[in-house]
Amino acid sequence: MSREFSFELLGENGAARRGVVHTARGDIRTPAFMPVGTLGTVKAMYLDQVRDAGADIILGNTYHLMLRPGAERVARLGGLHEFIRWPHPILTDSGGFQVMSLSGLRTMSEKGVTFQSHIDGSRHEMTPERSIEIQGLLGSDIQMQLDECVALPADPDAIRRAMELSVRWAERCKTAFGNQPSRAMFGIVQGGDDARLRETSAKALTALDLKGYAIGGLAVGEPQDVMLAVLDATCPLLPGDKPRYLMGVGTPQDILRSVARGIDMFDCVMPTRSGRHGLAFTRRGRVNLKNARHAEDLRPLDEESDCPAARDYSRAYLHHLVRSGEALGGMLLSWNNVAYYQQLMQGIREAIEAENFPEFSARTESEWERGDL
Ligand code: PRF
Repeated sequence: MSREFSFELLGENGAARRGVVHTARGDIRTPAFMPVGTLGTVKAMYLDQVRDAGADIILGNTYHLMLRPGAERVARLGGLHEFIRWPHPILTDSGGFQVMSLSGLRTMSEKGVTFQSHIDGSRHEMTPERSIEIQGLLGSDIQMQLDECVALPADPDAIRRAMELSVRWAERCKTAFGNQPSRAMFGIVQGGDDARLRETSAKALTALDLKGYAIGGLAVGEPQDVMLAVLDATCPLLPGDKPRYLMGVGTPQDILRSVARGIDMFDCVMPTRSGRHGLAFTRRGRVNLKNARHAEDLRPLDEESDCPAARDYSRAYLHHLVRSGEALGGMLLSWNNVAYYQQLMQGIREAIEAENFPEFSARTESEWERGDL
């Protein structure tokens, strides 16, 4: 646990960056995609599969884990890594976003947010200090500041107030986090779709000299071109020697276009959630296994993949499993999708190294367009 957290920039191709985040629990190759393990499980997958698919880090959620099984309990059980048997890096989200999207009645104040559990209606208080305390009890390697994220479109005044509050909460989180060389606390840029508010946020957070910077408040209802314009306005203002994490994004296309603008880390429920709903991501685009056209299709999703879920099972069988509501359908498709996302990230990393990322990106997008194999 003694190795210091650091970020090493290995290469650049335009604004796209190839790097490594060094943590006490191992290296994270960037650009990285972090499968979401909200409740200490990447849903419907064994963590060995997640690892073998190529994931260096997974994400956990403060909000969910504090409610069940409880942060103090996880700490007594040896910490989250030990509890879930994942010895590699874990990033935890702070809870701010999940309180907004999941909890019942909530009240925001300067101090923090009080909310009602979506599980049993019990009342809880989340302050910046408590969020960092919980993330420490979990043993998270990369901890996120508590922030306020507003869904778009939103009133400009509400966007500004949430951004300013988030900056003040970043300062309190930094103080609460203190000096922990082997771990990191990231700030979160807010500011909605307003480039000037994003600039204010990015500058204020940069002045705090944090170990990494996330961009929050995107993929919350705005069109993709708005999100990309915010990245164009924000990435150049963030320090080049710190990792940049775009929270809750996204589709494979969002990822390619965001890497092109200088994003290093991503997380999203899309590969696992879509998998449980019968949707497969492949080199040739998305395949909806619910569709009757697959009922007698003996081809696998991708015979060239090294993921068994993509290579060894017929579309007909996957269709049958999904139609029958069998658990194995969601398991195989989640596995396929997490493996596809990791293959995409590996391709992105290699292309940046070879300095042909724009060509790789264009080729990858046009392969999706071509459709079925
Ligand atoms: N803040 C936090 N977590 C998040 C977001 C945010 O803005 C988003 C927005 N896409 C996803 N997850 N703390």
